[in-house]
Amino acid sequence: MAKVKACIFDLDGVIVDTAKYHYLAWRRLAHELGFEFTEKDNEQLKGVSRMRSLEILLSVGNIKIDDEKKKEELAEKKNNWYVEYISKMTEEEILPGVREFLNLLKDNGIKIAIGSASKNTLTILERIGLKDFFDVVIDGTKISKAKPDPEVFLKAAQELNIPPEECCVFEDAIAGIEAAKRAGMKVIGVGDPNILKEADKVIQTFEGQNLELIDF
Ligand code: B16
Ligand code: MG
Repeated sequence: MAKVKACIFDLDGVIVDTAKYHYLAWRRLAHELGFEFTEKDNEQLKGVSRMRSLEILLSVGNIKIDDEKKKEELAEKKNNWYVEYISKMTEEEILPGVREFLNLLKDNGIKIAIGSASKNTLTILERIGLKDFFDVVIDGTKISKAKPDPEVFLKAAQELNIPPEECCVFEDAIAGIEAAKRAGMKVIGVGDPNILKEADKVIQTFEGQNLELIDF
């Protein structure tokens, strides 16, 4: 088995918990459209692209919109609220143990990258003080195919100049785990093992983790 030489991190749900801000903004849009959007409904949006998220939200509200321009407007409205929320983020919001684990990887010569669907990745990294911390950042502005397509992770591996089989992905979403598998990478789920069944390993937190975690 090839040794892991690079780790690629999903952003939302792995490095920070921005899912709560996505939820607040989508719920606000649902209220404006006249229906309720629960936290349980929101689970379906994790790791999914912005426009696909809107489609799911509209189906929850039983609303059918065919006008593409109208849909773009709604997605933009949601994004403006979301940006308002994330622009107040601080480094306190980096999830427990993440910074320590990233430093451990760096100190041991393992490359680190971000592989996120979010077009707001750079704003978030700037807010939490990690903008220049990663060797490579591939985000929603650099890809054309959303997870579970492997594009985001394959691009990260390519820019890192590390073969996919020597990369390990950290993901909180089912779609992201499938994307990593399709890229031919190892994948560690962050969250509930009953949901992230397809991952090679699952952790609940980065707290107390060491290099054994990426020893396959
Ligand atoms: P934006 P990740 C994903 O980020 C989120 O999990 C998902 O909920 C969101 O819809 C998607 O980014 C697009 O985000 O609207 O900011 O471009 O988990 O891939 O880091
Ligand atoms: Mg995620």
